[in-house]
Amino acid sequence: MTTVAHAKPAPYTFDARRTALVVIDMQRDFIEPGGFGEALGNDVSLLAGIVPTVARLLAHARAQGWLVVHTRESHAPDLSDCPPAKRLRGAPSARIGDVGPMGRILIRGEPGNAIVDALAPHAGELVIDKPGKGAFYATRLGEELAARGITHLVFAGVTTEVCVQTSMREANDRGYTCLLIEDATASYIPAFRDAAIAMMHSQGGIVGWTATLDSLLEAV
Ligand code: TIU
Repeated sequence: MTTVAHAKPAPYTFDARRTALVVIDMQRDFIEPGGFGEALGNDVSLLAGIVPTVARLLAHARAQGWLVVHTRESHAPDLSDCPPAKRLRGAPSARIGDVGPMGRILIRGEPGNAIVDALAPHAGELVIDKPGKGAFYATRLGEELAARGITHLVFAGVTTEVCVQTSMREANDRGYTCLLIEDATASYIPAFRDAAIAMMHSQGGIVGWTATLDSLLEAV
């Protein structure tokens, strides 16, 4: 067993053999100019800064033999899994399915839907395409984790208060013991990132635990 002594709100203990790292949506659509994140009016440079930290976290998870899971927010080319309520929301400069500089926005198989090169999945790692914000909604993730006896999930990725928070809440309700790596997650709205982290570990860890990457690395 491994214990992260400096986790909030209390030490976080896990068994590496039953732990998965879940990296949420580190795809070009959100991190590079010309994708969905920028179409929504965001400064995407705010997310690129965590790539080296997520890379260090991935290297650690691989070295420790954890299961590694990558997710991508994505839709089928015919948009059959994209509700109009999602596609028609707001007034973005381009909508899901429209053609942008990295191909069709948020569509599976398009260049923009790829995970950024520095964090590319390795052979044997799970890649989960998800049509919603949560990683469990309309995906095979729950079955894949259950088949491997996973009980603990360590989260990273973007954006903290949207897809990361939704996925960690889904996981919490499904009985997983969750840890969010604070400096391996980012938001277009930094105050929302900080608030989401505080929400997770408040009230005795109502959603789960949080810790810095250095705290996790010290634990082993
Ligand atoms: N807009 C925003 O902050 N996020 C998303 O649309 N998706 C994810 O968080 N992946």
